[in-house]
Amino acid sequence: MKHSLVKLVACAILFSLNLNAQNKKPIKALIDSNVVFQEKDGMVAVEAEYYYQQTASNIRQWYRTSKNEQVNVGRDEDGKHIYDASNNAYLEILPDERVTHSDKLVRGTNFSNKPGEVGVLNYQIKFNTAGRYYVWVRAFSTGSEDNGLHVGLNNEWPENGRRIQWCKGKNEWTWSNSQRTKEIHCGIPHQIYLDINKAGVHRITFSMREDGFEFDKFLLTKDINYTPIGKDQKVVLAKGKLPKAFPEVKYSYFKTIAKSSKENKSIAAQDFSIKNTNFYKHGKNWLAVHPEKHKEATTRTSFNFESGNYDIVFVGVGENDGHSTFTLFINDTKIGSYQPEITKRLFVEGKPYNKTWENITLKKGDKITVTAKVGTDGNEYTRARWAGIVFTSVGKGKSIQNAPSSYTAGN
Ligand SMILES: [Ca+2]
Ligand SMILES: [Ca+2]
Ligand SMILES: [Ca+2]
Ligand SMILES: [Ca+2]
Repeated sequence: MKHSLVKLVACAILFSLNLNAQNKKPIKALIDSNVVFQEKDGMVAVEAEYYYQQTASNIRQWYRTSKNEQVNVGRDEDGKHIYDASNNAYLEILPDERVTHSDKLVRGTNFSNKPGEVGVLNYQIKFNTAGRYYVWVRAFSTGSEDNGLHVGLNNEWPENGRRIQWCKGKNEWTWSNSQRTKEIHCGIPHQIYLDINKAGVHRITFSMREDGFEFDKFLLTKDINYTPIGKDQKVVLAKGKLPKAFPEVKYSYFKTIAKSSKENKSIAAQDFSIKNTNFYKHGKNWLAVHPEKHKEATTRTSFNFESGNYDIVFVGVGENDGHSTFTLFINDTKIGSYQPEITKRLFVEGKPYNKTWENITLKKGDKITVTAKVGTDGNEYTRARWAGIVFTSVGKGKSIQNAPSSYTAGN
């Protein structure tokens, strides 16, 4: 008994020492130079975390984040973003010492307009065909100073690999192929490309433009009109072996924003009754309407929290078949109606699919009623899926919604 306790303590000390040591040492690459990726049919995708070598890493270094890996190497104010990352892992260049525009810009340290100067990642790809390849990169940006990167080829940094830029798609994994210019800060689409002069193995490199940049995956395509969606293409090898995928993480947008502040109150859709309502429980998190059986459903529950004024955030689900319509009543008063945006994915929870009603007076015992109507694109119907309602302090309704979207939280 005593002996095993001593062992346990010794293990705990060793484990923490090991963690500290790991945090300071460069992280070992997952693969070596024997691994070569392969272009097929004019396309090749590679996970950012599958670089074989990292160079120019004295000042800033790329660190991997996955379910069981996160480093502490200085300033890094944004959270983990493993959910929806391809292969459940990504790289971030740290520390992130320029988070907002008011933090001092230090050239060659927290910012670099010189490709190849800071934090270079190296990948090998076997190209079966020569030609112009448009470079798409999947990144996660939470601010204005973490959304720039450079791409290069065989020790060179051509003009059309400089300043890859992200503006749209904050707080979610977003593909870009745009180049920032003096005139157009958000970047010009299709301006990032590499010219592969002959078939064979070439080295693709990426380097930091802004620290705190989060890098999931890249894709090269000969098709100027190709736009990757979600995690997109699978990785194809020409040579070598890859380690197994990282463990998956579950994440729910509704639960995240509901728990984002201690003062928040929330009622999940499935806390409402479904008996005689036309709703059914879709997976573990949503109520929905089966369009072949019903087009509309109504359910009701009591507001059992403290009386007062609240901002109300209704979390609907964006669907790709049309706009559902949701209406909220408090007792017999209609608070309002709205339609979530149409999405490219099947189901999405996130800020664009919510509705906020500000400064609403609620009394304990008030009846809350939700009516949901299916929408259509002329062929298919939506299922009027929704996740729940968050009641937050007046003035906070807008800000609590800034969390990454989730795509399959109903299941
Ligand atoms: Ca971070
Ligand atoms: Ca930064
Ligand atoms: Ca970051
Ligand atoms: Ca990845």
